[in-house]
Amino acid sequence: MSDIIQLIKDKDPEQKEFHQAVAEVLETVKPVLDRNPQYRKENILSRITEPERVIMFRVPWMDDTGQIQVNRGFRIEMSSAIGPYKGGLRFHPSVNLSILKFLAFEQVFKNALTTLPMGGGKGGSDFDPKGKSDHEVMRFCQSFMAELFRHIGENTDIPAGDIGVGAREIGYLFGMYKKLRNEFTGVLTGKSLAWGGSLIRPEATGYGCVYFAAEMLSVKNDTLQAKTCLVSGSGNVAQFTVEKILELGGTVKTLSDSAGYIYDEKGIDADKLAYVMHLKNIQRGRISEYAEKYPDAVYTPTDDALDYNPLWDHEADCAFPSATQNEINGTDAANLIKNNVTLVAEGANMPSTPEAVNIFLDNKIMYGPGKAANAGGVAVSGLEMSQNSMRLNWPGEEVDNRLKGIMRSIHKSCVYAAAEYDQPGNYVAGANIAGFVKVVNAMLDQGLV
Ligand code: NDP
Ligand code: 2IT
Repeated sequence: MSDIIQLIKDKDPEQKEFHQAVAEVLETVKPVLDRNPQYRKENILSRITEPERVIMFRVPWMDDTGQIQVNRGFRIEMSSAIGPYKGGLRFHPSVNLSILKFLAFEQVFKNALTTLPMGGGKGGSDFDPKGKSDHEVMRFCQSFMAELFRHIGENTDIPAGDIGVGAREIGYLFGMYKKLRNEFTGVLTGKSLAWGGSLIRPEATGYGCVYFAAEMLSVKNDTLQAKTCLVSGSGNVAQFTVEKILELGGTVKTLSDSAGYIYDEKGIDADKLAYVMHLKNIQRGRISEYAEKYPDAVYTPTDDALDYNPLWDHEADCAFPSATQNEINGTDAANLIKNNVTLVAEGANMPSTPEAVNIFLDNKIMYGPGKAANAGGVAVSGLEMSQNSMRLNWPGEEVDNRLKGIMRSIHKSCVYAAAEYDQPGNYVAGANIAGFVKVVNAMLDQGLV
């Protein structure tokens, strides 16, 4: 086991995030390998940690001043064991092979948990949409798709959104794909409603994460009613996490972006959330503006000199990290425990460092890891694919009910798998084992390919 991790580290020493994601999964599936000797015999761990295909390409585009810019584009096609490659595109200056390989690796198990037939992939670019005009974003997306289109397809690889890729970017990407292929297919998910999108897809990750939290609480005969929650981020996932928490009777006191966070003692109510949605999705403004609009709220700028994030150092019952990877370190996790947080549900992918995860597990709090708790987004992407194939649109209520059913089923799979391997209540073990077994059995069925 540690041999495989060492080999992976030796091969790509700089891919720290990928090593982190792989180590977590491989450590938790050790008892599965001990019980199923054929997995080792078939060298499953080496096979599952090597992407089926990695695509890297140049993305040249012209900015509004007439200067030529060049970014790097990627698509990691990690696993097609249980369906076509499926996963989002991230546009953020930090994007590199390590980050996309960790995301693609997580996506494989997450997608397996959804019960839908989707393999795993991830892609994106180091392009930063922040501060760019709509025309610049459009030209970038068109150039990106001018290469990506030859690698994807509705039965091959179906990208979607992630950080920096929302409805606007999906629209430009889809338009270029359609032009190049001369076909109108469901090759991307997260499309607008008028041209093949699904109701509830924008809401799905945030809603799904809160449904998962509600499932964890229901095991303890508890609900979100009157719970105080800390939410990080202020993008797609964070916004709809807040919306669903409010609907279920909870209070949310924080939101953030990369420049800082706001703490609103009175709570972010529906009107304030509507303001945040307009600020972030239409004006593309900063969360600091919230504290100008609502002076009772306190804005704290990000301080890189601190070794902890003060957002996580407030009294609360629940935490919903919904910004980015490794945003909760060991100190933050200890602060959450000190402040009486008993539930953490991850809207973001791998937001907790290994030290933080261990603190949550040692303290036996309800801890829903990203690949289970945030699977609602890709699950509704899968439902969007089904609707596209059938050429019809389900009503929002039907999609929402299916989403609830899927989150309930993911929760149940985690609970069963954890219990089967003598780790009751450990959702990390449960999610990794349940996803791993499904993918690995499909690989063995299909032979050495
Ligand atoms: P958005 O781009 O809509 O929002 C991202 C938010 O996180 C912004 O508030 C952004 O602030 C903040 N953020 C991004 N990078 C950093 C950073 N390095 N440090 C601090 N804050 C940061 O993305 P989403 O809401 O879609 O994604 C949020 C998380 O959820 C990601 O981890 C993503 O992988 C995960 N996820 C998303 C799904 C989806 O369907 N969209 C599905 C499942 C998981 P700023 O604007 O300043 O950059
Ligand atoms: O991390 C994720 O699951 C996503 N960004 C959503 C992927 C998708 O295909 O909808």
